[in-house]
Amino acid sequence: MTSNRNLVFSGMQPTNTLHLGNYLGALKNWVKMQAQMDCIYCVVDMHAITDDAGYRRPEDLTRATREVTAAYIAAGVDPQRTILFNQSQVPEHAELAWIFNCVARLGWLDRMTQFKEKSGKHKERSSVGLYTYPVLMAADILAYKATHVPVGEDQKQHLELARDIAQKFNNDYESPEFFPLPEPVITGPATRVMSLRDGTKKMSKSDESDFSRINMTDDADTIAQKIRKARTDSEPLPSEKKGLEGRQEAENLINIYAALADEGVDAVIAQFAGQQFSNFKNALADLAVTKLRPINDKMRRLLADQAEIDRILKSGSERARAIAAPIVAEVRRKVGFVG
Ligand code: AQP
Repeated sequence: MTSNRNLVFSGMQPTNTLHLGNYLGALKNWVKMQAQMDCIYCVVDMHAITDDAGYRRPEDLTRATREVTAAYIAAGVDPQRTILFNQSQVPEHAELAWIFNCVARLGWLDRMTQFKEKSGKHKERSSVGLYTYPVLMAADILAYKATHVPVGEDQKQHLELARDIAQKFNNDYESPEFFPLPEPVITGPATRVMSLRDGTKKMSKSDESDFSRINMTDDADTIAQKIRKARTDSEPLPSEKKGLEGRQEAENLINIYAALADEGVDAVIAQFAGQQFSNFKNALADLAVTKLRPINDKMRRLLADQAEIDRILKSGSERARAIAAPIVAEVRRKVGFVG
């Protein structure tokens, strides 16, 4: 790590195997950013226990934490160059989150749409952790004074909250420049990959239907089968972007193709204009298999040596803690805690 200027931080929850949305919306950009800036990438295991009824089988959390770590590395995150660790090994995240719980306002959290979506009709049965999830996320980022946060579109509102918390802390404790106001980095044609079964819902790890998503661990046959079964309408592909209006499922598949091929959406439309979706789906399945197979193979090799994955996470947490500890110590002093 050189300095705190232009420091990137991002994380994913080990709630299940990562999917194509996580890869195209976030991970692919993480790998690119590594070449340009100092980066810290985290497996946010403390966030992962906020969902469901607040309970996750311990062995599932452990397995998913290692699997997500393997996915990061297999996709190109370099644990030598970049700090890669799991959140629970750095206690400064939880400590700062508590202080931020006392900075953030209830009214701010009440506006968070992800909580509304995830808690559904049974808000009173959700964990308190799910409600304060974005506060912990602000602590994750600001414990390092990170300036850039590559995320998918769905996290934009949480980033705005992190900026509000940083700003209020700076004002309340009369330290105008103490925390930077972190910027979301939302790039590429697939910032919001939708479910393969319902073009109005985002692709998600916790969707009950496995056919709604392509997992980074799916084999070639499964990927092809899921794409073939993906919902579309009966019209052929349009000859220009305008023709995708009101056709969410079609638009989603075209965006996925463009993101995987590193091409613009217009170029993809020009290539397949007027063709039936069955042809396009075959091409998309081939492309997805070509792009995901090397990642999948590497993940499998990495997961065969769990001790090595645990060692990488431990060493990454020591490096992370060396940055976070002095920042959080300074926060303690500003707040007025003794000791
Ligand atoms: N469908 C998506 N399209 C584009 N980006 C996405 N991300 C998630 N889903 C999509 C991005 O992936 C990163 C990690 O997300 P997360 O693990 O923190 O949780 P999430 O956003 O809640 O993702 P999921 O898959 O929907 O998980 P569950 O089901 O566990 O809640 C983030 O940068 C996110 O923007």
